Amino acid sequence: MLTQNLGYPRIGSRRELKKVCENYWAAKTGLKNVLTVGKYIREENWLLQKEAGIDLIPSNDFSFYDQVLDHSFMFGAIPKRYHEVIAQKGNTELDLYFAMARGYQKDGLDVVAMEMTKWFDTNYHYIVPEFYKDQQFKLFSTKIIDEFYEAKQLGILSKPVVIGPVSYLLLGKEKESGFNRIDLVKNLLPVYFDILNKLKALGAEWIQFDEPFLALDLDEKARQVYKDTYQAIKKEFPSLKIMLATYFEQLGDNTALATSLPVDALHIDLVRAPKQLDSVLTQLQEKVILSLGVVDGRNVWKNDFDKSLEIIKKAVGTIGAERVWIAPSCSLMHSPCDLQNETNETVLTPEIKQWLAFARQKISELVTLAKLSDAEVSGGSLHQLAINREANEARRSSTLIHNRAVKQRVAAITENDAKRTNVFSIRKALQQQVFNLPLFATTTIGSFPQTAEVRGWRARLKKGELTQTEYDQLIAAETEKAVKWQEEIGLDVLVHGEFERNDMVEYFGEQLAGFTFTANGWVQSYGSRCVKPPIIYGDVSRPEAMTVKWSAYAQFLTQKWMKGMLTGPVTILQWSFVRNDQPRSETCTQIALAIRDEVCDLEAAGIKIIQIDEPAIREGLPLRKANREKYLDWAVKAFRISASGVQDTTQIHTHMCYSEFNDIIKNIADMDADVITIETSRSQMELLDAFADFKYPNDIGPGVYDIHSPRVPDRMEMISLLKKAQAVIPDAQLWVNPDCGLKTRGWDETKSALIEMVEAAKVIRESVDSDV
Ligand code: THG
Ligand code: ZN
Repeated sequence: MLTQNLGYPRIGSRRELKKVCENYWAAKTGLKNVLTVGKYIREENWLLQKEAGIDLIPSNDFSFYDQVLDHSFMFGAIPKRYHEVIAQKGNTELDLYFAMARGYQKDGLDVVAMEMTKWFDTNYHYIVPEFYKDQQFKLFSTKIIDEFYEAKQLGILSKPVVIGPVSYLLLGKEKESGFNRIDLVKNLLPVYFDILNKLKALGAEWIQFDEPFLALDLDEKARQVYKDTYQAIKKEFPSLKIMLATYFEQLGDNTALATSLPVDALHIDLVRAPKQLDSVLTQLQEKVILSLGVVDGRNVWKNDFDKSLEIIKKAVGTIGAERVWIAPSCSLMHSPCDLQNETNETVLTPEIKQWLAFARQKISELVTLAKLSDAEVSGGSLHQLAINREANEARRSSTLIHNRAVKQRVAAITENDAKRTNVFSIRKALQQQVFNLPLFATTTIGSFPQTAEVRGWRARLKKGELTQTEYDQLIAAETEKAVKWQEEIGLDVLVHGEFERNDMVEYFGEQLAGFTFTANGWVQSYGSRCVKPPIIYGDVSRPEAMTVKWSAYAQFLTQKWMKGMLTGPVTILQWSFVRNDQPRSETCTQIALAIRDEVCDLEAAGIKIIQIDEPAIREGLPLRKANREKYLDWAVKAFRISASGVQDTTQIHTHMCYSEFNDIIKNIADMDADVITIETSRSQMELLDAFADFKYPNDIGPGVYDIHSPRVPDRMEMISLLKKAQAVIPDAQLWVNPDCGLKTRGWDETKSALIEMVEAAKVIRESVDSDV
């Protein structure tokens, strides 16, 4: 039985890629060094997989920024606005590539970056291909060929990974009207042929075609294109072996389609969708190999060998061992690199560590599973199975996991716990008496610039160079400056600035029971940016108040209203590694109760406006439409549980960003936050289209400027966006705010932009006053 891998993390086990790229962008290192580090990471990954005994090792899974952007680059799908970048003196191909990823401002040239969006339901973001009518493609970058050759030089006949033509087109966006991007397949296929010819000439045997869309809802047209495309490839390359990879969902109603395509191997995700095994086994064509995705590529738990072996046994029993491969469920790029780098036992205890497997450990699990499966047939040694059983049993029976009080509290939740006392219209009147805010009240989303200085204090505290008291004094002073400045410029609802926080999810996780952390468990979020997701291993509870100290201090500094800042239960769930021994909804409800306690404590401490951020609620949406209602029910309820412990006179805000929310706007209304601030400005308020036929009932602050860019907008731009909002939302419901937190911005831009924003609100207020 063979093993294959679908992709390995490419950031480097010590984030070498991040460091070298950021140095290159800051002009602190040169091209040669960037290329050397890239090569070093690829070699390290390949050799590690080879030494572990993986049979089919992927190539072209490396990327300097993003694998979808790599494909746009490979196909020459380079929007016109970047052509001048390569024309500029001294610029290389890599500079052009980074310009597409990050935008380019130099020597009088000012080009915006390509759009970025979430990769299915993960926390990874890809660069969205831009498509135009009659677009032509040509082989522009030979990266895939170069890397195949590079692996071959190391003695590894790798399996190059490409995103299949249908999925590549579906991942993109039409940038003009009058065509369907999927029809571009006829222009695109010749470039695939070109690449396949070159790979074949170099001796490639297997090619991995990633087609994740085969596991999603497809229309008839897309199905037909799938058939035509793979038949055309087969016709052109009758002897090249194709491994078709699907992941993140079940093939479901596409099973007949997927199993009819003329390919040599089919990969299915049996972690996300174990039930699909039977129907795929039944429908699989004779001779086609089935790759079983049994090792979870996007979570951190040690594999349960007994469970996996049962799946393998079933497949082997039906189609024979020579037609079965063992694989991770999806690319391992969503896993941290190596558990061996977790040596600090106060961060990750040995007890919990033995329950985990990161990318490197998962590679070994694949090989062990293959051996165990073969051994079972031949009656060989099962020592490694015993060790695995022991670790999993230790986890199941650990006292660290179960907290009876938490389980009882969840079981006792009633409908009323998920409801405010009165409906919004009554709450709004009561709140207005308390807060007396003007029309078009101004606020910000919560965070202020996390300067290198502020991050430096945290680093020095960790190293013991600052005492907790010294650190707290610095944070207090920074908070006071931010509060005073907000008062000065006339914002209505203030924030404390969140200078004491690292990542919003890490900060809460560190204070909640049932969570643990890693020192080096980085996972790529986009480009050089990484996150270190907390690991939820047990029942969640809140041992003590988490944010009250800093919020109360900030409120004490001002006569204005200070907004408390929390991350919501769905986002904490979505951005953590979650337990796999109970439903996500159960874990989410536990987190909701912990946040509810925090909300009540803030209220008791005199914080009367409390924001519970839920930026990740949309990305948790199941990929298949049929599963969405159920998710939205429990996710919305979890938010409501977290928000409903307070008096009607306490104002609950929420904030959302990073997604388009139009398709779930009704569910967002069901969350019943008194105020939502929501990202809209990047898309020129496209969100507002949703309000044409749906009257959003509560108050809403559509972001009036894009904080993701260092550009400072002037008041006229913000006024014009506000006027767009006024056309579909009544004045009495509108708030004025930027579209996200300001932690990634510098103080200069932040100050100029917010001053303009406050002025814009004044102008709009005056225009309304003069109308009456
Ligand atoms: N937190 C988490 N997930 C997220 C976001 C977040 N997903 C969506 C979005 N925000 C992704 N955006 C970013 C933006 C910046 C960084 C990471 C994700 C970032 N990371 C630091 C880095 O790579 O240098 C590391 C941060 C740290 O030191 O902790 O800058 O906000 N969970
Ligand atoms: Zn945001």
